[in-house]
Amino acid sequence: MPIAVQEQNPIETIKAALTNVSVSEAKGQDTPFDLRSYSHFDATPSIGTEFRAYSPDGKPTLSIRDILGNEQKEKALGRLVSERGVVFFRDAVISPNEQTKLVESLGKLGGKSSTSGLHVHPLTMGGSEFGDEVSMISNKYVFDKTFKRDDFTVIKRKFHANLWHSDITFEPVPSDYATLQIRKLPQVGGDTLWASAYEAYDRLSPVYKSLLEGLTATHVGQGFVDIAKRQGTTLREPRGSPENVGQSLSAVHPVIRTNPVTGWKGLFVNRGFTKRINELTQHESDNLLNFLFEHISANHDLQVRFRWEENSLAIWDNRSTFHSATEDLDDDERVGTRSVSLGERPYLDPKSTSRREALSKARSQ
Ligand SMILES: O=C(O)CCC(=O)C(=O)O
Ligand SMILES: [Fe+2]
Repeated sequence: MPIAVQEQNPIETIKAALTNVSVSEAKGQDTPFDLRSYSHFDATPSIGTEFRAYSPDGKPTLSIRDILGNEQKEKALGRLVSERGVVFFRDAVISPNEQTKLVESLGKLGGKSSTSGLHVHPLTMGGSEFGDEVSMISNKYVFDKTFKRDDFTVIKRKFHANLWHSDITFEPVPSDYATLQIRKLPQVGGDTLWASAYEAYDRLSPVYKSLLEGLTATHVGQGFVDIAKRQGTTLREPRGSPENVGQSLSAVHPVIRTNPVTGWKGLFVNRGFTKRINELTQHESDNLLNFLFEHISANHDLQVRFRWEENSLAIWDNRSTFHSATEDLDDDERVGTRSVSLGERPYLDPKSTSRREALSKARSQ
């Protein structure tokens, strides 16, 4: 009797295709140098890819130090971050200054405007330790020792679904890429979660998709305006772009946004900053926003949760993801450095596709 040839599990074949296809149709991009030829794994099907210093699959390993300053690899990294939403390096020895340079170069190599630099956070004090373009993330302070955080006693903790946001969407020119390294680690806790805006869009019905594609929303950074008022200071300006000025921290953006690197559509409202859908009545807007915020925070199949270790680095695309800290520390301290670079004014290209459409087209070719 012939020995039956073991057929490949069709589910595995589909999963491999979903996570390993690099769809390179973005404007002005050549076939990218493929970082997937290095040892890595996808943290979930829809979001997150991780590189480590050891290779369980026999492929060569990739360290962030192999990438820094190498244009071809930095460009490939930008593309991978935009496709996967967030990329993690577990063994990344990198200074705050190198983080800053890297995140700016990802956007520049992706073709962003020369007027979009690194974001200067509205609450950054002049003369801060690492310069204007590095924010200190601390569970005790807001960016700087001047702004002590509220008491986090467990019963005073915020409802964590409220912490989901994309960075600085109250700016007319918000962020493309951001990077964070936690440098003082708590013993346990302080994980960060990311969610895919591509998958959030793909999970909506055709009717909702087309409704949302006709809408714009107002984003406001009221929390930062209030802190500045309380402290008797003004907000920094300009904030990394000549268009990011003013004391009101308010901007209008499309509700569905095209990522210029992948050409994929994503949902672009977040609970942190999006206050109003402009074309609807107040009641309609409140209801629709609540539904969309819950769509992001309640669906953990479009999220990835990352536990920080020494030398872990995260790099994400703020145009197509949301993220949330986990404020579960009592006395333990957690401090990190992050840099946020600026991209383009958000837009919706009606010819753009969804991530799932693009991947299934690529699979069938
Ligand atoms: O502290 C964290 O886990 C995330 C903080 C954050 O929102 C950011 O770095 O943009
Ligand atoms: Fe953030």
